This record gives sequence, structure tokens and C-alpha cells, in this order.
Amino acid sequence: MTIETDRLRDLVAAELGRARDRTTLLTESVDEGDLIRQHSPLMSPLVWDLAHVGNQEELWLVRDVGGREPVRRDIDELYDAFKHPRRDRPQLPLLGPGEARRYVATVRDKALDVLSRSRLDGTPLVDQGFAFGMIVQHEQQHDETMLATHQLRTGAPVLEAPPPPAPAVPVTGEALIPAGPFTMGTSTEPWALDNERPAHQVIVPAFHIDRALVTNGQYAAFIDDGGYDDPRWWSEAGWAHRQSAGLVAPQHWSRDGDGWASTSFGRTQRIVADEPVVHVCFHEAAAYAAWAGKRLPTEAEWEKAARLDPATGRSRRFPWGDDPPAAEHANLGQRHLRPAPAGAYPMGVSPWGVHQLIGDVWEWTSTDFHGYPGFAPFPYREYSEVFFGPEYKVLRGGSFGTDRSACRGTFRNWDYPIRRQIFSGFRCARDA
Ligand code: AVJ
Ligand code: FE
Repeated sequence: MTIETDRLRDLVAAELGRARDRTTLLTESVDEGDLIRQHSPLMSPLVWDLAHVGNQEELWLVRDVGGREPVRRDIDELYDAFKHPRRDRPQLPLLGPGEARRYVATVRDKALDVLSRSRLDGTPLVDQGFAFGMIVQHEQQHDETMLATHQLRTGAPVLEAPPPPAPAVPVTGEALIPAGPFTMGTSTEPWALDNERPAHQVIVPAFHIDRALVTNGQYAAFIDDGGYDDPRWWSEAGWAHRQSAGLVAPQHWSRDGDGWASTSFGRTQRIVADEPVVHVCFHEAAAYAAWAGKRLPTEAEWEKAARLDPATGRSRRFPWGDDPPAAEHANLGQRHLRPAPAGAYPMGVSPWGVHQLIGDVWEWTSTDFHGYPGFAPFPYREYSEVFFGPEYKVLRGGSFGTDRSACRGTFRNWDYPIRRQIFSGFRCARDA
């Protein structure tokens, strides 16, 4: 028990440290002006994300779990995401970069002290380190958001990473997933968030799902075929948005002769045909799928393709099994700054032969964000429940910018169907 608890404490401390190293990289690679500036009305200034990460850690770990006195009671309101929409955040009297750095460091010292004294059991909030895991994931989620802010930043490049691996195996066509029940969601994954719970049976009719993500080359063929000018492929809402927003190609694409270039973290190059397309909104993904004679997968189809083990009938944590993601399984964790071509992660393939379900790009599904049967908000309604409803679509699988601690076969992300500043792509499916 004590040795077990000691090991869990060490693991939690290491995960908190990894998240903080990433936050530091994302906030120290730019100058003060870039930290304070708003790079898009869709995003917070980076310095808001930084102090918000510290404030959530203070609220949950220092005050709630630790029962300690507030560090900065006076700033709670400034860093409450529900009090101020992103577009208004630059006008707030935010902590400056130096103050924000000192604040998050003070909070972290206290949180680690709380950790060293916690038994990590006794209440649902701390059992198996849940609150600490929630805060690790929260910081990593904001790190991905800050990476998306970096993507919107103009000026000389500041982030560098080696290219992702080249394809090791050819990947074409579709997998046929037979009809039948599978277990969706989880009741046992210790750090799973409320919206992933509880485990429940879902009956899914037979369907085909693409073994690979839709690529830049495929998407460019849709554009060249006049896909953006043909309302047949678009839903009514999608067409209205395509018209009002003047969409002609994925975000960050520009014309390059008779082809396309794209700009990624400050570097512009001709699109790579066999890389997954990224920075498309739900409406663009759905329009492409209709043009291709297919549709987007439902969320249940995606999870069945990712988790069901045909040998045992059991739903596993990841497409490759229950082992946590290692570098050979998936393109996660900002190790690379772009998605990898199909076949680059043969070790991550599902038993059905579906590749790169985890990592590379968040995959749009056709499903609205709702609670599973038996959903209970935990530990706060504002994590998930207040977003349930038809206005958000679910995305699955994580991107090259998602950390492994915030990604698993059950993890659910959501966004408005018009958003594309996130690292979003898709694969297609169709009825069998
Ligand atoms: C799960 C990515 C939609 O960034 O809005 C961060 C995660 N929740 N702070 C978001 C989150 C509170 C959330 N997403
Ligand atoms: Fe947050």
C-alpha cells in the first residue's frame, strides 16, 4: 500500500513536471510582446493560458485537495474561463509574464507539497490520484491550445521539431467492422474524465471505415473538382458557413501556381500530398465525405474501430492494446509539428487494420456532444455538462499536439462545427 502510493506519487510528480516543461517551452520560445498579444480573437493571449493553468491547479490541488489558504484569491475571477470570453481577455488586468511565471511556480511548490502528504485514496476526488491527473491533463490541454495559438502567430518561426517518420507499410482502402455490441466508455480508467464514463454497451450496425486519414492530396482533388462551389456536398448549415466565411481551402493554405502551399508554425511549403489534411472544420470534412460517396463516422463507430478486440470481444484502452502510448505507437506529444503519412505507425494499428486512430489529427465525428447513459458530472459541471447539446461535435483520437496523458481510446474532445484553428482532420466511413 505505502510502496504503491509512493510509486503513484512519483508518477504524478513526473507527469506534472512533463506538463510544466512543455508549458515553459511554449511560453519561453516567444518574446513578451507575443505572450501578451492576441494572435486571433479565437484564442487567449498565451500569458492568460499560463496563469489560468496555475489558477486551476491552485483551486483543485492547493485549496480543495490540500485545504490550504489561497495563494491569490483576488485573481480567480480573471482566470475563470466562463467569466470572460477569449476575445475579451487581452483587455483584462492580467498578471504580466514575470508575475504569471512566479505565480505558477508558487502554486506548483504547494501542489507538490500537498501531493507528498496525500494518501491518494479515501475520496473519489483523490482516489488513484484523480485530481492530480485531471490537473495534468488540464495543463496539457492548454498546452495544445497554446500550440494552436503558436500556429496562428505571425513572424519568424520559433518552434522546431524533426519530421515525423515515413510510411513503413502501404495503407489503402477500408476495414469492415461487423455488426454487434461493444463496450463504449470506461468505468475503470483511473484518470478518465466525467464525459468518458460510465462504460456501457452500444449496438453498432456493420460499417466500413477508412484505414487511413484523408490526405492533403485527396482533399486537393475535392477542391479541384469544384467541391467548395457545389452545394450538393454541403449541409444547409455547412453551405451557409462556407458562403459567409468565404471558405475555399483548409486554414493556412494558399495558392502556389496551380497547386497549394500551406503555412505551418511560420514555414510555408508546398502541401505534402500523402500527409493527413489538418485545419478543416466539421462542415468541410462532411462535405468532402459526401463528395467521396461516404460520410463521417459516428463517435460509436470510431470508438468501436479503435477499441474492440475481435479475439476477446473486449474493449481495450488503445487500438494496439492496453499499453500506454510509446513513441512507436502514435504521433503524439508535440514530438513532431505535423501529422504523419499513413503507414508511419505500424505498431499502432488496430486489429481491424485501421491506422493512426490515435495521434496525428483530431478526427471529426458526426455525433453531437452528449453525456453517456448514467453520466454524472465530476468534479464540476463546467468541465463537460454545460457543453452538452447539438451545438458541439465530438472529435476523437488526439493530434500530434496532444500529450499521451490527455489521450486514450475513450477520450472525447468537442468543438463548434465551424472551428478549424485546432489540429482537426478526419477519415470517412460508410454503411456496410
Ligand atoms: C476538452 C479541449 C474542449 O480547451 O475547452 C480546458 C479542455 N477545459 N480547460 C477546452 C479544457 C477547461 C477543453 N476541451
Ligand atoms: Fe482551462
